Amino acid sequence: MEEAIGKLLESASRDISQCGNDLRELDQVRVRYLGRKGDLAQLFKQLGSASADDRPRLGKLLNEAKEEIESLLAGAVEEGKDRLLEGRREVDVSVPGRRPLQGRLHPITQTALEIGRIFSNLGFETVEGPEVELDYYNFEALNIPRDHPARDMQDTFYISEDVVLRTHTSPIQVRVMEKRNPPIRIIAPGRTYRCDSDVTHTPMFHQVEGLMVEKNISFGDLKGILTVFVHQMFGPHVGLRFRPSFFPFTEPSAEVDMQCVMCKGKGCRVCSHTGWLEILGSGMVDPEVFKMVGYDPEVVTGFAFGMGIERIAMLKFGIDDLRLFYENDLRFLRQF
Ligand code: 2U9
Repeated sequence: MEEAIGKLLESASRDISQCGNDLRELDQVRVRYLGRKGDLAQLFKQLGSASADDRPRLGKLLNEAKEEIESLLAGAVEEGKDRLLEGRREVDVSVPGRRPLQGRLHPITQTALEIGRIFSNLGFETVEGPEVELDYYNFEALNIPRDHPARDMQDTFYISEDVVLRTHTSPIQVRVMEKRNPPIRIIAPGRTYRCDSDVTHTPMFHQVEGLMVEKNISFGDLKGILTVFVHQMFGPHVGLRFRPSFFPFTEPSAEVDMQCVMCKGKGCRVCSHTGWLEILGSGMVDPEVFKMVGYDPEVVTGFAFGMGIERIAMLKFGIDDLRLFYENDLRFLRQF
């Protein structure tokens, strides 16, 4: 029995040291040696069959062995708990958390949405249409004659003889007029394509066009709506001028200039020292265009306008190079 107690103590202390302070393993060792059905309990049971002379000594030995194992276990458990806490202390709770990366809208999208918001407040609905368009909707229905330079292969991307990449968003308005009767107040934003590429032109760019048609619409309405738009977009005090122009689909036509946003009209490099910046084109819808969609130009009148979104965004945000919009350089895009 004495030998058995010695071996038990030896094996318990070996098992405890092999646990490497793992609290779960230490608990298994505790159950194996000190549990109700554990090794020590078995030896206590055998004590009953020892002689009356040996029993007190063996009992004392067993109790000492029990205390020894309990103390070894308690020490290892304490150390195990300390290690766990040490691991936790490595987390520096004062370090600021990592900010999640946040995306944002492209400046062109922001500008298109802002234009849409302004016109929506003026009662205009936003409509879209196909980028691959029939020659009929892109040119014919807009009174752009067969010999017009815009129809040249050098200006337009042709998919086939009568299918093109739309060169403006005007075909959207034609399609709407074919389907609906006046009153019409719509804006048509979207991508447009022209066979043109240099420092100030990209083969794809964005436009917003607008159309207002009903009885008694006058050039005064055109001036009023476009003035409100420019004042909301660039500020209520910016000066405007309407300059006569020509487009096949409007008559009379006018280009709209605003006072230079950079020099406030004094003259600078941006406005070529004129004090003025051209921002959009406009005009009263040509009667020929109305006839093509089945409207009677004696009954209804209307105005239309068009602007390049890149140009508006450049003036709004003070960007001097068109190509920045398409390079997707995050250092540029994060500024908006
Ligand atoms: C219909 C009838 C008329 C749309 C118009 C302009 C004038 C215009 C240019 C501005 C800069 C294009 O991006 S740009 O190069 N646009 O000057 N656009 S009137 O006239 C329409 C449209 C649809 C049925």
